[in-house]
Amino acid sequence: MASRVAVIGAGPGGLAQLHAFAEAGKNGAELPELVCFEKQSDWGGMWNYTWRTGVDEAGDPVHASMYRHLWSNGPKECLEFADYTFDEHFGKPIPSYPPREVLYDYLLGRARKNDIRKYIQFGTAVRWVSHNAEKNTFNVTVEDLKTGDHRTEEFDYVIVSTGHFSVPNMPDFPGFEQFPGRILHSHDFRDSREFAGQDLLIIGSSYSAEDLALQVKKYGANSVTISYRTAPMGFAWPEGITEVPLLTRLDGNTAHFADGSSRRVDTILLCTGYRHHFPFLENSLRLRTKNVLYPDNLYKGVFWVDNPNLMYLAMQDLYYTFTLFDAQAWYARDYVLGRVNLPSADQMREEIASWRAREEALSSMMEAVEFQADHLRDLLQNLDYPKFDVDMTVEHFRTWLGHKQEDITGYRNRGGFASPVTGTVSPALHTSWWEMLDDSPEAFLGESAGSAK
Ligand code: FAD
Ligand code: NA7
Repeated sequence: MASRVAVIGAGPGGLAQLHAFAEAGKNGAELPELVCFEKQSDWGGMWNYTWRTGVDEAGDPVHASMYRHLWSNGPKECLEFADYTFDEHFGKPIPSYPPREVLYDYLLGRARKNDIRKYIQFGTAVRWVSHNAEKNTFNVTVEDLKTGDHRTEEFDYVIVSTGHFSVPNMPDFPGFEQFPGRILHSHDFRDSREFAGQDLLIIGSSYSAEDLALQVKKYGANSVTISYRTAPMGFAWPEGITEVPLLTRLDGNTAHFADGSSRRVDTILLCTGYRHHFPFLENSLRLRTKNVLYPDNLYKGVFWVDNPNLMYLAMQDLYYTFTLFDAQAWYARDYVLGRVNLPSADQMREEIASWRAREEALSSMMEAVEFQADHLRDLLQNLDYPKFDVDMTVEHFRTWLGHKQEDITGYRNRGGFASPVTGTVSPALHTSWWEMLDDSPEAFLGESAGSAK
């Protein structure tokens, strides 16, 4: 009997997995039975924007953390599918930092091309996965969110691609309970215009803090104070954005910081990251990790060492995204198809330990990029994934980091990034991102043929 594979989640990770199988099928491979369970009513994961916060229409926690005016925060050339280029999708060169809807369209373009929607059961939440040691299979219990009916099915392989930027990490600070304004996490942030005229306090100093500080200021916030725990981001912020050490307490609307300074704030935005959260996996199958580049217990970043028939996609802290998911999905597929053998559990643990040790010693963002590029190369060397220029993407990341240091409100205007697949060079954005309040695909693509700089 053909084996059965459960893919949990139809975001970019799950879609990469279905696509990888479909490609093998086109080349004559006999495919296992594929079933993808997706709790939302449509595909695309994080990129499937919703206005909802709190609970969704089924009463489940809302998955989405993306906000209305999100633009890519890295050059698109570093996430380009090697088998479905931006040139193929858009038919012309486009700038390097597309808004969410444009990247969503690209993501779905490839998914539609290979007709993988037929594998997905929408509105179906996975509630519990357990391992049957006797049969070496998994029992997967799902809930049909329309009817409330539960059923349990048996699978030979389970691939978890439920993302890890959905369940907020929520610290507490003295005085929060008396704060008269709104305290929200970036997970619940939707529209920057809500904060026009306000004085905001942002806690955290990573990607969400950086981008939301810029977004709210761009859409009219009066001031933004960013409070860091470890180190400031140190960009040359536009007027009205400042960085201060960690919040020590609130006194009504007044926030006090570790350097003795204080200021009045209207709203507090916690940009304090997310938790890997898999309440549907039994204990022995559950990944427990912080947001790191090489989580423990995942061989090649994918295979659960204690039982490699359980796989995880996209669980890393991310520089590479879609490309890394593809490489992981191709690897998982080849394991399921019997094309690659895995070493012993001890050998897998040894290899993971050496990656973990290397990660512990990283001391800069560029070293982190190079680390993840090596992880990507390590996967790709064994796969029939189409070739693309990984070295070029590393240089793009270096350029991107430099541009951000030079001009944090202007880096998204820059063109000049070559595709690692086709060599096509991106044009500059036709209008300054900082002044461009309309982020619709039409506005972005409309007059995009500016000269590269
Ligand atoms: P997700 O996209 O999170 O998809 C997981 C899917 O699993 C969802 O559809 C969810 O509904 C489903 N699911 C979860 N639990 C269950 C369950 N129990 N049963 C059934 N289905 C379930 N990446 C970039 O490349 N560029 C960016 O600019 C960028 N910006 C980002 C901005 C924000 C605010 C966030 C939060 C992330 C950003 N990312 C960005 C990273 C983004 O997470 C990845 O691009 C990508 O979405 C990860 O794909 P995924 O499939 O692993 O997870
Ligand atoms: P990250 O990158 O995981 O960063 C979390 C930030 O939150 C980081 O600066 C942490 O500070 C800070 N943090 C966490 N806990 C606390 C407490 N208790 N007090 C103060 N500061 C804290 O999450 P992001 O949301 O920025 O990014 C995740 C993804 O979403 C990313 O892919 C983006 O593209 C969008 P630290 O530096 O550890 O001191």
